[in-house]
Amino acid sequence: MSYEGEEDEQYDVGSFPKDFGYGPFDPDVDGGPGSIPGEQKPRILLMGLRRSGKSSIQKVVFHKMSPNETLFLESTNKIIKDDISNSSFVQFQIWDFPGQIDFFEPTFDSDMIFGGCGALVFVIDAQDDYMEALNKLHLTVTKAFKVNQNIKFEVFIHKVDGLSDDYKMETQRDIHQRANENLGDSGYDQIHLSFHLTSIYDHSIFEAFSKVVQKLIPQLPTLENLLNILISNSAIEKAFLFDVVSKIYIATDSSPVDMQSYELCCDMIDVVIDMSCIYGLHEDAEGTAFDNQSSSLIKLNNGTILYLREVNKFLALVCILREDNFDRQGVIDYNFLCFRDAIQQVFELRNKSQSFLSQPNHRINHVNSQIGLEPSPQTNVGSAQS
Ligand SMILES: Nc1nc2c(ncn2[C@@H]2O[C@H](COP(=O)(O)OP(=O)(O)OP(=O)(O)O)[C@@H](O)[C@H]2O)c(=O)[nH]1
Ligand SMILES: [Mg+2]
Repeated sequence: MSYEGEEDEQYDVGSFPKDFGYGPFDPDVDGGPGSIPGEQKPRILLMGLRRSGKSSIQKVVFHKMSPNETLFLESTNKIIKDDISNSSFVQFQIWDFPGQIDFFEPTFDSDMIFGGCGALVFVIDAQDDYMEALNKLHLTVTKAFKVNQNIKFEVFIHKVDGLSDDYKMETQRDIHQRANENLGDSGYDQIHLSFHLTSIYDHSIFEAFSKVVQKLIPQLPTLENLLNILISNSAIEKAFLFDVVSKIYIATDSSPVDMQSYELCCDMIDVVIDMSCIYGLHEDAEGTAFDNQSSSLIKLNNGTILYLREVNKFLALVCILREDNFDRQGVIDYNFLCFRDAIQQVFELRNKSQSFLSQPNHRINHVNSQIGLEPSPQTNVGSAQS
């Protein structure tokens, strides 16, 4: 399998095998005819100066390129469009721009480019002098805002792997302050910029991209709500709903995310997919490395358990919980099945009618009234005996 619309080249890097990638959306498996035609998918634009790292980010996060390989990437000279069609929750296109793009060229159709844009990621090389990048950021966001006021502006302060912790913080503060001052001075107080410290050499780029993508998922509050209900009824500490191929999390419960937990869960997905690819596939290579039988349990030496379950063709739930709370696995498994059903209902609801979906509260109540999770042994011993 490979990405729709992907360029022909394949890279023999990363921990996943090359053929483990996004397939076309399958309405039968994924909850009805929810696929959106390419041009209507929300767009994420990657912009920034030359060599700031835009193509590297796109290749590392969505094409499993190893960070070292990005050293050999050539400069981008035209807009590269990449279709990410992994599930009906996460359908978007990424447009990777050349660094030297000039908005004042007559060929630059800003209405078309910014009109259908969901998020604009502006990449700043933090290892370089960033004054020119700040000017370009200002020019870019003001131009985009004039066309489309709904764009989410995300600033990646990138390549922070080369900076000390103190310098990282200082750079973020300085960029934050200057960028907002520039906007304020020219009367654009209403533009909101979100800042992320990122590097392709660790998980920070996946975390930042998770947050960018989450803002484009209209069902996010519902998903968070479902995860909250699941963890509180199953004595789980933290739960992430992962897009397995990219390892970005499309939702988590509302407790704070710490980077180490996220990294652990990413590593677990790597282990499961690698094991499955090497030892789990039939010799005739039928089936995929991730299917409805996929699940895994890893006990760590600090009394913590990592528990992974398949939710649908593209999504996995990864939970972190204390070993003591795992003695009634049956309850957790039962609650998980309710959770999975509820997710399925969200897919179905999404496909029913746009007018229904445009009322978020209605949607949440409808789903919650039907999930009926069992209480955990901690909160109510005696019910849902496993
Ligand atoms: N240290 C470090 N280097 C990075 C990181 N991300 C990208 N790079 C390097 O930055 C260089 C430029 O990366 P590209 O991805 O080609 O930059 P680009 O923004 O697409 O450049 P243009 O296509 O010319 O606009 C490459 O040598 C990458 O290896 C990072 O997080 N840390
Ligand atoms: Mg490029």
